[in-house]
Amino acid sequence: MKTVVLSETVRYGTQDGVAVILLDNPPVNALGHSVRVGVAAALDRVAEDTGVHAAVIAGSGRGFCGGADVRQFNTPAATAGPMLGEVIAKIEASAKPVVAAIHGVALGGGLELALGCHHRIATADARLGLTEVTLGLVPGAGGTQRLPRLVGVAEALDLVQHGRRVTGVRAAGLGLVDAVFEGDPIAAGTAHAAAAEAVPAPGVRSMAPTEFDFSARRDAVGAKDRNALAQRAAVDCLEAATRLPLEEGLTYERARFDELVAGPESKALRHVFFAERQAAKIADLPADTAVREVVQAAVIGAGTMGGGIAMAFANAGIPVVLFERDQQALDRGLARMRHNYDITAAKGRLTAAQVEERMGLIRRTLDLADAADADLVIEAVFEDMDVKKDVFRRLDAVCKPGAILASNTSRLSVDEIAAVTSRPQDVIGLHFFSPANIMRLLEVVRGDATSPTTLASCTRAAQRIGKAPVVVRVCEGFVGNRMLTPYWREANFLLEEGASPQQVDQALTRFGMAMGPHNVADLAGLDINWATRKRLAPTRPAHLRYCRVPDRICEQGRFGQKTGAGYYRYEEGSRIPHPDPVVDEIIARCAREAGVERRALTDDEIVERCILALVNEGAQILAEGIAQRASDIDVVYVSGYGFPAWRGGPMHYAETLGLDVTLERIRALHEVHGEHWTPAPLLQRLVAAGATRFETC
Ligand code: 3H9
Repeated sequence: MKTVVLSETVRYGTQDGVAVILLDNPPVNALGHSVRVGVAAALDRVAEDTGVHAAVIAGSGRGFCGGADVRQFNTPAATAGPMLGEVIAKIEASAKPVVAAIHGVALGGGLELALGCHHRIATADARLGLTEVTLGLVPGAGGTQRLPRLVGVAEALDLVQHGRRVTGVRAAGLGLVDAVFEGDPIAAGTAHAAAAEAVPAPGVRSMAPTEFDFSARRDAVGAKDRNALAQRAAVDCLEAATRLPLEEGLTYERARFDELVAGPESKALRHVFFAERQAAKIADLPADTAVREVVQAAVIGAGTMGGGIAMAFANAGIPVVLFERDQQALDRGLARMRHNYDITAAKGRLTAAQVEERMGLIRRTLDLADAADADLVIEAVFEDMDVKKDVFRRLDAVCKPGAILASNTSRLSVDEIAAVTSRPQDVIGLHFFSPANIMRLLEVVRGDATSPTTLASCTRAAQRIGKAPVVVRVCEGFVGNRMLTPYWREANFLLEEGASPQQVDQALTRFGMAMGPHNVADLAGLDINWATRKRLAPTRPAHLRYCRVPDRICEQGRFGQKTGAGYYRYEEGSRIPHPDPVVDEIIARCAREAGVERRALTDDEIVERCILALVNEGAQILAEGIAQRASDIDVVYVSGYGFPAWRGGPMHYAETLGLDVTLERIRALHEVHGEHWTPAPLLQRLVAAGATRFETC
């Protein structure tokens, strides 16, 4: 079929009396301005062309359409006519039937475009959904009004409120598409259009949605959901669909979309969306870097972390050898993994057969030589440099040439570990977060000698197992844990100055953190940080303020939930934290010894101290090149440390406060609290240069 170009991103052709409107805007055929212009022009042609009886809209490349061009939001291009709603109205008004032939994805505005068509067909594995809520939005081109008319309110609500995607097969079951096709979308679309001509569809516009009680859905929106605002607006829009005529419903929906797209929550969620995609890219990798596929993995250590890592590989269908030193530890590890899979199966998320299949991919061994064939070996043993070095020496001796040797260290120097092997270019850090089979963040720690191939292969493997990889360089604690040090420092100083653990935790959870710092410490185990503090004690500047509260808590054998006590007290078998007078006494004594006068603290001060401590350290990390970009730091904090996604991560949050305001506040804290608060030189430079974003550095 010969096509003509109607705009930069839309092509038009005809085939057997059917017009083909081809979206051609790689990578996802997003509905940017030129696409809307092109589709509108194509529809005019369809109307005028007497040789054409019907039309097909299809996407070139990997999919039909990934929705509105999110990069254009909040720019003039987003509101330049024709708007998507107008294009869809034009399709609906077409006297000649229009078929959407969907392969790959039809998401957000892409599905809305299809909903305007008279007919829809999809490949069995296509993914369809109104995913706007994941970006803190509601559909803005009729999705919330047309979908309930087509598939019923309850199903539409499930899809819109949670941004769920369904396959082409499921969409056919719901009546969202007329039929499932195989093969070329243009050929299938053309054939369907020819048939459609004979059997005109009623059109979604003419259908009426049914009554529905929305109260339970509204109540179910959790205050801490990352997109609570958008979810509530989605319920409102669906309700409007049941109460208002279509045109009024469309106006209502668009107003809610406009309100959300201009708000800080959606901007933050969109920032996180692009930041995650950016984080996987490594700025200085040569374009021709070879990538090694991971066909076989191995994990050394079947503890909680090692087991979780092995499960992450098995979940992606990658066979993994799991090594332990003794049978008992191996059995314990396997029992834990099976227990975790059984819980998932009990929730209906895995079948019994899938559990067996995944467990079957994990080959257990007591012989390290069984790791010899692995393409990627991940060490997850005790966090001790000598122990790790010993494991790497032994791996170096048994692993095949070219195998990637990774350490799951959370703070130790990958360079020092690499130096004990004969192949430092193949050594890397892969810092998983617990539970490793669930948490998305993976810090990919690049040592001085790590080769581009090792790095690129690990980011590829990380994506295959569903992780959000962020490349970082070596320093104490890398990005995430290094930033926790000043965050926890302030959280503890605040105790001495007059706050209780519960006030600090509540202030920060109200800010949006998934958990407060003391709750996290109790969950993670206080002994781990205690060991780190003891290790680093010789290098700690003696003149700087140091809070002894956590050390004193540990000295009493209180290591958090696992010992029934930490910053809080726990009843046997319960994870509910109870305030403990013993801790209050420790805090009061430490304050007296340090000469700190206790006073009433506001929640605002608590939040400012803890969050700006993160920001200042983040700026320092950026300046040192430990993180490639400010947005990478945001990905680390949002996907690994419970920072609220709707605030975009600590660095984005500082940008929303204003870098100048952020610096001013840090300077004020410096004035009162001294050297710990020395403003990061990078922040000072940026503000002096009038910059409003970190990325300009
Ligand atoms: C909307 O539609 C609003 C409407 O209701 C109303 C308007 C009035 N725009 O994820 P990938 C980029 S809101 C711009 O790595 P995959 C992405 O940044 C939208 N760019 O690939 C990346 O760029 P780069 C509702 C987009 O195959 C590249 O494409 N839509 C968009 O793993 C590849 O992306 C959604 O919520 C976009 N819409 O996954 C869907 N989408 O190469 C959001 C992607 O420079 N998108 N890019 O890093 C997705 O879920 C996935 O990207 C998708 C492809 C499944 C489409």
